[in-house]
Amino acid sequence: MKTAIADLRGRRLWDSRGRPTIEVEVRTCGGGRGRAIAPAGASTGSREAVDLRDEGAAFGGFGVRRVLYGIENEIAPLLRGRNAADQQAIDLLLKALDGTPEKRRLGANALVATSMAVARAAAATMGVPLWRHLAQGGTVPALPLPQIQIFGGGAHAGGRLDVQDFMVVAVGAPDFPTALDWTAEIYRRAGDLLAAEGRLRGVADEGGWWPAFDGNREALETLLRAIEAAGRIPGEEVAIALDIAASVLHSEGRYRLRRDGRELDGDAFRELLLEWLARFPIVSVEDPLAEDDPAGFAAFTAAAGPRIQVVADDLVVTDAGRIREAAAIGAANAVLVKPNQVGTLSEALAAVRAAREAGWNAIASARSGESEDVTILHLAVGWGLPQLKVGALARGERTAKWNEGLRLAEDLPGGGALPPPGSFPWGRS
Ligand code: 2PG
Ligand code: MG
Repeated sequence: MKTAIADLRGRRLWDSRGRPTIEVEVRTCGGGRGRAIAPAGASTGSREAVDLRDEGAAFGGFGVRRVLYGIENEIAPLLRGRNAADQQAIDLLLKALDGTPEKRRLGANALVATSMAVARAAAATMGVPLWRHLAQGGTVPALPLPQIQIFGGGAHAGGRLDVQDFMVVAVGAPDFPTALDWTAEIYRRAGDLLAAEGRLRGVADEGGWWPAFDGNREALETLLRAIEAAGRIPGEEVAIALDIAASVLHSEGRYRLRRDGRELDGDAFRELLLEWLARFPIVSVEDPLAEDDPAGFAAFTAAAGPRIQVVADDLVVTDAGRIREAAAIGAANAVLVKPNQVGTLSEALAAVRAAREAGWNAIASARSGESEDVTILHLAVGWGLPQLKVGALARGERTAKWNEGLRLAEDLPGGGALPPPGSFPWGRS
């Protein structure tokens, strides 16, 4: 069997924050080779699968010796001879081998890199692009609408802004390349505005500008000005998406906005977000409340209305069961899909299916710690996920994904076409 796994090995590489990470390389009997690199979050949900590290003094505790040991001594012997084309069977074996619900024994970083490398090796052996190998019956492979970061804050910028991601979505762009063109101009204009006002401090972890704003509202106002300066019509051509990453701001029932000098309870915090929705052309809000406040999520989702996308990230951590629970109380209407939050591609796909059954949108997402690995883009295309979030149009680990999308635009049946407006809450009539 050509797709039988002949060899599997792990190696230590570096991620975009200069921390160690792991790459898994799989070779098949047919001579196909697949490699994949594990990403890592910073504003991680507390219920995410475990990103296993050595702790201790080396590399600030981020060493991956234990992870590599597990790959070499447990994962490789188990997977040798197995069929790389049977992703579901491989992922079930990985899950069983780890044996813990949180993947704490071998590490979700070991599992996700293995799962993705197996998919890549199978695709290479069969001579098809990864997106085609991942494609599922019933979904049309197409490029996703990008959510692109302009300002970085929260855990990705030393808390310099409370809100983590100030992003734009080119809701009126006719295709993927145009969405990037428009966003590049907004990114440039936003940088110019900051520089002119002496507020530019560099770039944050995901490539968005690291700004020295006095408050969160000022960031929204500057973003609006940047959209206009780029010649785009706010709300019609380009809208705003936020990731509040509210778990980071929350403790003991209070939300602390350091930049605004305010401390609010859940009700007042929701009111503040609703004020922003009324004032700015915002179409999507991720993690508006803390991960342990599903009722707050539900209240916000009801108040924000059906045309606003409310995205659950830390709340559901790409877990099908948690998505069903959250959907049952109307806690959100969309989910962020990050395979390393759960461990394997099959479990992430189960999360996508649970979201679809609930009528939720799905957004494929990279992590704040990334690499040149572009699997997430292929996964969005192959699984027919209508949106993708991978940070800014800057820093190589981010542009690697956007640029791969531009390459695929030349090959895909629909070219660079984006999902129709009716695929999104804001576009539904
Ligand atoms: C998020 C992600 C990506 P991190 O919160 O959505 O922006 O950040 O990878 O740090 O969890
Ligand atoms: Mg998030």
